[in-house]
Amino acid sequence: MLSIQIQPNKTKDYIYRQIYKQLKREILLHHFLPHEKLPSKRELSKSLNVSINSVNSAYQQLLAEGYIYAIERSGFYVEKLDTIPLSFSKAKPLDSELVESQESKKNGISFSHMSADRSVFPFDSWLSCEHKALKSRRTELNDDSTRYPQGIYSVRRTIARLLSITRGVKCFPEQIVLGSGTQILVTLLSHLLPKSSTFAMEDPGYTRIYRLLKAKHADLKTIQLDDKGASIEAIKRANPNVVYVTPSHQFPTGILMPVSRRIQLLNWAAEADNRYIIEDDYDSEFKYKSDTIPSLQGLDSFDKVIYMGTFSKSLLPGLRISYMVLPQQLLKKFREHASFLMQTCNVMAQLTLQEFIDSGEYQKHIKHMKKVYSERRVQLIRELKRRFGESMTIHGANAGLHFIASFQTDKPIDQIMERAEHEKLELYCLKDYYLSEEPASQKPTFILGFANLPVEKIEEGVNRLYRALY
Ligand code: 76U
Repeated sequence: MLSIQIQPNKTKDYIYRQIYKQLKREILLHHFLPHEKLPSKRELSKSLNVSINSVNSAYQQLLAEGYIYAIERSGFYVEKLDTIPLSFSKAKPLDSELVESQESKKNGISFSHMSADRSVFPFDSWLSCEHKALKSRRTELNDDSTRYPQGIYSVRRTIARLLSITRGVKCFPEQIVLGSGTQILVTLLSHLLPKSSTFAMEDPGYTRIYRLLKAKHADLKTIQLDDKGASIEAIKRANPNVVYVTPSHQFPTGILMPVSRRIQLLNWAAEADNRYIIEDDYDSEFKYKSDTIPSLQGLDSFDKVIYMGTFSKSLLPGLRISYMVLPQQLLKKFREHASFLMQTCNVMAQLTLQEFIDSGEYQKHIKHMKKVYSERRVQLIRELKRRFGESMTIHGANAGLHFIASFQTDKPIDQIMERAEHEKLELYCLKDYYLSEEPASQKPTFILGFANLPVEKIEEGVNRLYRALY
């Protein structure tokens, strides 16, 4: 006999949903025989004291999902189902190691190099650009985004113009491919580069790209650095055909590649057809002692450089808009083999960004941030020198949003990191950015980011660092 309980007032669930859920449960528990006839709609509605409509809706849903079938002028029958382990509870409890910590960062001080400063971000202007885009670009917002596998054309035209002015990048909008992050773009690029490519990356370097390429290319090589950045001798020894470099502010050491090395690198690439250079220009907007240094791409007349950039540092990391500029050969490959891929950047964000750049707000923001970051950088260096004196050396501080600092201390690095955590100090060690193997003996060295470190917190941050180190 069917045991369906209807709770008209106590529950917010519709009556037909209650019937449907209970019948479904009974069927799954095999409380019916296969092909057993269900009570007619009229019978069930009478016995439950509900409307025929409610029973009909429940039966129609069960029918649509395949739990029952109908025979014309006869009625509804239970489908024959195999047995499976059933769980009617909400979700299986999560293994404890999978639970994501929601720990608050209250009273924390961050030397993270990963973010920009949202407290000075011009949210109002961003919103008014979004508003404008929303009003005037409705067609594009509603367009099927398969039409723009590389990103909206006018957005790319704006970026091409910006890159030409600020970075000396020479390109047509056609050569730009937008993507929601550098990793996505490198993944895409790896499909366009010659099939049996051997990649090489600066060591120490950008681990997130290294790990990504490592998963695909077993023969991924690393290149040691000298005082000019990636060493040409090391490249020749490793013999890759694609090198990934960060010439404007080597990540993470901050070395600025001088023009002599840039020319050597371009000449190396020109020696063989399958050679390419990936130029990751992630934070070049910020340069302190001189003007920004033009890109490697701008010097390249062999069509060998793939230029990569991002708005993660200049605007906000959460925006997730990055781009690459493809040389024509690779653009052809993209058009032939990759234009079936959908664009990963949100169209609303693309249009807002275009409005933000075209209206002059972007350049205004960069100018302002240069001042803000420059002040923090000066203050942080001053405070570090005051606190640590001769026992500390700083490198790579002429550009970007971080530099590295080495300290004379006997404390092992693990203890320092533990202590930093206790002090609520977010701190990153250089040793974690070595790709092949860590150097045997190295003074404790840290990547000190200052984008999220307001001036008034610098002294306290440095004090905490001192307590972690000594
Ligand atoms: C990006 C380098 C070397 C690109 C970077 C970053 O995906 O476009 C670094 C860490 O936002 P995307 O990436 C930009 N090339 O350092 C940005 N830095 C990373 C994200 F914050 C973190 O892993 O330590």
